[in-house]
Parts: sequence; structure tokens; C-alpha cells
Amino acid sequence: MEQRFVNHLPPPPVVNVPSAKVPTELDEYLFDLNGFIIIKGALSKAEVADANARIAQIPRALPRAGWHGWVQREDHPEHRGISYQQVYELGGTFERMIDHPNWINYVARFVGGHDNFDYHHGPLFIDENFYTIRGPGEAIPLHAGGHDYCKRMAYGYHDGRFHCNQINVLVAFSDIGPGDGATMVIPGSHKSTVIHPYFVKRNQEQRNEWADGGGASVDGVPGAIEVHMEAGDAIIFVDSTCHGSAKRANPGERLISVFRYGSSWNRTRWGYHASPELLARANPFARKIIHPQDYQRPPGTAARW
Ligand SMILES: O=C(O)CCC(=O)C(=O)O
Repeated sequence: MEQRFVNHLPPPPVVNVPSAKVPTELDEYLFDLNGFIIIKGALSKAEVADANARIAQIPRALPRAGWHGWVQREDHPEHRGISYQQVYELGGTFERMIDHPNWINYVARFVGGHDNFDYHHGPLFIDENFYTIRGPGEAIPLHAGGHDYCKRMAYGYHDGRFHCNQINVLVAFSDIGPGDGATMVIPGSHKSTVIHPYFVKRNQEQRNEWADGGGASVDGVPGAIEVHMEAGDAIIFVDSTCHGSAKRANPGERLISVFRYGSSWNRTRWGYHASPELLARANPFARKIIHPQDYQRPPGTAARW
């Protein structure tokens, strides 16, 4: 009999949604190498049009922190554009995006935790979902990177399985090319242990690029590349990848959404909770991803959620 060394690796996990796409060997290699992968045509043109039409229903005059149904405009500085939080409440494409077949198995694979205690409340949890509109001069500064280690953003790989704590699905809702204010990433930076000199200089100069009057972008940062996408393409990245965006130079608007996934143990970033209406109509798998747990109460007390 042929001699073999012991294989300590557990078998690969069962695919969460067998009817949906799974990452290829190349996808997994590139994700490990770069911290991100791009899925072309993740949403169809019809899905993109449906989503943009739902956003168009929100009055542009909605002030920062104002509500439109269950969606709230984020209270962030104007130089980062307009962001609407909790867009999965808008239904249609946005609701489908919770467990979209073109990425749900990717997200589940990269967050990992199959067959272990990470799945105690279910496979995944979305702690934030928003849509951002940016016009000329607007951008988001450089942030994250492997040097800035924290559990929530961390990249992990153990025994043949990914264990990332935050996987972002960033979808383009407009075509994004040169001058459009593209998302920018530093490939491989999720594994960097050395701080980028850009951050060192920024810290020395005590520049707050996030505050009102900040308005910085990733343009010109060595190692950073623009991710050009057509409407419907998605970039899936671990949050520890150093990222941000270019400043939009062209007229018009750049439209994107971001859904952030992690383990079912997480909690909502800004204190939002899926509405009772959405929980009532969502399919059981999607419902688990936005509401992993019912809370215990004494009998006879009111339970809103
Ligand atoms: O707006 C972008 O292109 C990047 C989004 C971003 O920085 C984030 O999701 O943390």
C-alpha cells in the first residue's frame, strides 16, 4: 500500500446555495493574493435600472439624517456625496442583493465559519448596506490596510478555509471609468504589516481627511489602482484591503452600493434593524442574513422583533 502523510485539513464545506455561482480556483487565488476580486455583470442591466429607479424616488432635498420610509440619509460630510443607509428596505433589486446568486456563495466562502461555532446564529449577517451618489469634486479618502489590524476588518485563512471578518460587495450602478471617481484599492495590502508612508505623513501633518473641509481622495497614492467597472459589475473585497476612491473629475454622478457581510455574531453598525415588513416578505435564507436571532422575552410581553 502507498505510504501517505496524514492530511490534517477538514473536507471543504458544503456550498450554502447549490443553485448559485461558486468562486473558481482562480477567484480564490486572486482573492487571497489581492484582497479583492471583480465579478463582471453581477447584476443585469434590468436589475441596475430597477435599483436606480427606486433611488430616484428619494427626494434629493432629504437632509442629512432625514428618513425616507426605512431608509435614512447618512450624516456624513458633503464632500463624500450623498449616502442612503438600509437600501435593502427599498425592495426589488436591493432586497434580492441580500442573498444574490451571483455573489452569495463568494461571500459565504470568504467569511467562512461553516461547520463551527461561527454558524451558531446562521451563515452571515449584513451589518451595513448603503447606496452612494458622488458628483464632481467628491471622494472618500484612503483607509484600512493590513497594518491597521482590527478583528472586524481582518483577513483570515486557516486549514484551507477563509475566515474574513468583513467582506464588502461594492456594486456599480453607473459606468465608472477614468475621471469618474472610481473605487481605488492597493492590491495585497490586506496582508501588509508595514504602514503606508501616506498614512505616516498624514498623521505627522495631523490632517483629518474625513471631516468637513477634508475632501481628500486616493489619487496619486503610490500602489493604489482605480477599479473601473460597468454598471452591474461588483468588487468583492475584504475590508482590510487599503481602499478609498478617486475624486470625480467628470460631470455627472458616480453611483454605487456597498453591502457589508460578516459572521452571524455581528451586530448592526449604526443601530438599524430590518423592518417588520421586510422580515415578513424576505425568503427564509435572506431573512436569516438580516435577522439572525430572535430575542428572548418573558411570556406575554410585546415583541416587535
Ligand atoms: O466609495 C468607494 O468607492 C469606496 C467605498 C469605501 O470606502 C468603503 O466601502 O469603505
